Amino acid sequence: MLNSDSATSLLDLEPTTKQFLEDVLAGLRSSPKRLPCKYFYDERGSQLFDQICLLEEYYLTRSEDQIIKEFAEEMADQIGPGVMLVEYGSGSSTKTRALLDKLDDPVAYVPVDISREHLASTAAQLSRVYPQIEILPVCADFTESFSLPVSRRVPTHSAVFFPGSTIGNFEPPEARAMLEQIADLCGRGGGLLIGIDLQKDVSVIEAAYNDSLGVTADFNKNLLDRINRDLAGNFDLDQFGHRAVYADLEDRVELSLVSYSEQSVSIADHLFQFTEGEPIFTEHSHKYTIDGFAVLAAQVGLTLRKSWTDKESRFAVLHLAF
Ligand code: AVI
Repeated sequence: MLNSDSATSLLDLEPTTKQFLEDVLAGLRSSPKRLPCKYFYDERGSQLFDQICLLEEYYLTRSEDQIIKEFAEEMADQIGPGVMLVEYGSGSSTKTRALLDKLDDPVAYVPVDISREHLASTAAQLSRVYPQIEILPVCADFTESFSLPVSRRVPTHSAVFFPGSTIGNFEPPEARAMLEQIADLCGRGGGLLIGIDLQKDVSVIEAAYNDSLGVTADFNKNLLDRINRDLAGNFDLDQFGHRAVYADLEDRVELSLVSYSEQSVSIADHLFQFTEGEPIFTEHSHKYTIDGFAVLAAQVGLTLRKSWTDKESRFAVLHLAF
């Protein structure tokens, strides 16, 4: 659907409530129970995530910002002139500005995000700041394939900007499939600029997902609240607790919501039983090494061209080409 109310037209492919219900029912019927993390990001969830990014313990955003600010010019050189820049999970597009400022004659910027409200307001703001760049927002679940919008000027090539280490929220086979999908979207001559969170001291990582203000706990629990609101659920939020622990073997943080008691929960006409201590897994956040990620990317024909890290080597931004 094309929404022409705003300054920029928005291609709307947001998942429907029916899809949300199907995914939630399938996840709660599986063993162990799980819920897809992409549903964290309704309007409230997106606001909570913005707050997470400002937390003292959540080093990821700060580290990536520092890298992009310091090396934006080198990154822009790598990407090249006349690009259509496509951002996956654009949110508030805060990181993009540093890059857009340095790119040589960018033709269009395509922010892709699952949260329609957030996307529309961000796109309208960007059109005011960058009148010379065509802003073509797409509201979509970027894990599903979609076509690029057509810009007024023909770009020389496309490049995907995928910051925030969101790739870490996919299991390695899914991450490989995502990279393959990006390769198909951009085609030969295209590129990928991607942020990854690096392996490091476990205490630093665990603190980032167990912040002292409890914002990550609220973010995690908002998923149950969203199910209550949108799918006629009756989760008692006081009967579930936030948990985030690092699993060494898989090199990932595992987020879950743990049932404090034996209880039953209904969603529309469906009933689910929980035992005391039973988790619902809501998110995995994989941590990589640069070499390990390059090996994964090579499996889909992507070659690592350059990488940048912050001073403490906590986070890395990689440029890969097809
Ligand atoms: C979006 N993603 C990279 C975040 C992460 O760190 O895995 C989501 C998040 N979950 C809890 N805090 C942040």
